[in-house]
Amino acid sequence: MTDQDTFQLKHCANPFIGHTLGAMHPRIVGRPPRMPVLIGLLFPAFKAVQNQARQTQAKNDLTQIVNAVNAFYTEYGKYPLSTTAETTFGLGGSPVTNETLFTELRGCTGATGSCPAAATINTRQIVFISPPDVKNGASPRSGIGTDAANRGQYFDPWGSNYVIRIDGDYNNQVANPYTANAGASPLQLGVIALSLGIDQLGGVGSADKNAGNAADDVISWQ
Ligand SMILES: [Ca+2]
Repeated sequence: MTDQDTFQLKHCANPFIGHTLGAMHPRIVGRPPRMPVLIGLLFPAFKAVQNQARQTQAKNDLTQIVNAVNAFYTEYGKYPLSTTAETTFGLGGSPVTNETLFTELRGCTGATGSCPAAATINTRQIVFISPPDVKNGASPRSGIGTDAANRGQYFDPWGSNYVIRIDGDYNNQVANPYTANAGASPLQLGVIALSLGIDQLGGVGSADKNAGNAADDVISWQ
C-alpha cells in the first residue's frame, strides 16, 4: 500500500470512492475533447441563455410600454391615438409599424435624430418613455430605429417591432390576440403589448399561445 492509499484510508469518508476517482482521474483529464467538439457542446447552451436574457429584456420593455401608455392616459384623459377605434400598432395591426405611437410617447419635437416627426397628440411634449437608439441602424434590435427605413420604430431584442393594442373605443376592453391559453377574450385592460419572440412570427391572429409560432411570444399581460 502506497503512502497515498494510506492517506485516503485515514482521511476519506469512503476510501473506496476516493481510490476509484483517483484511478480514473488521469484518463478523464489525459485526453481533453478537441476544441470543435467542445464548442459544439457549449454553443447550444450559450444560445439558450442568450435567448432567455432577451425574453427578460422584452418583458421589461413591454411593462415600460404599457406603463407609458397608461401614464399618457392619466396625463391627458385619453390615449395617444388619433382615432376612436381600438388600435393595434405593429405586425397584424394598422399601422403595421409602431413609430406613430412612440413619436407621441417619446414627446418628439420634430423630424430630427431618431424622431420621424413631431408629436401632435402629446401637445405638451411630455416624455413618457425613452428607449435607447439601436446600435446598428441597418439591423435594428433592442431600441429605436435610426435609419430612414425604420426611424422611430421600437424594436424588440430579435429585430421585430413591438406590437401594442390600445382601447381606443374606451370600453375598458381589448380583443385578445390569441384564441387560447392567454387569458379571457376580450381582456379587461386598456392597453396590451407583445413581442413576437425569436421566430419573429405569431402575435395577432394566433391560435394557442402555447403552440406553434406563438409559443415563444412574450406578452405584457401574463
Ligand atoms: Ca413567435
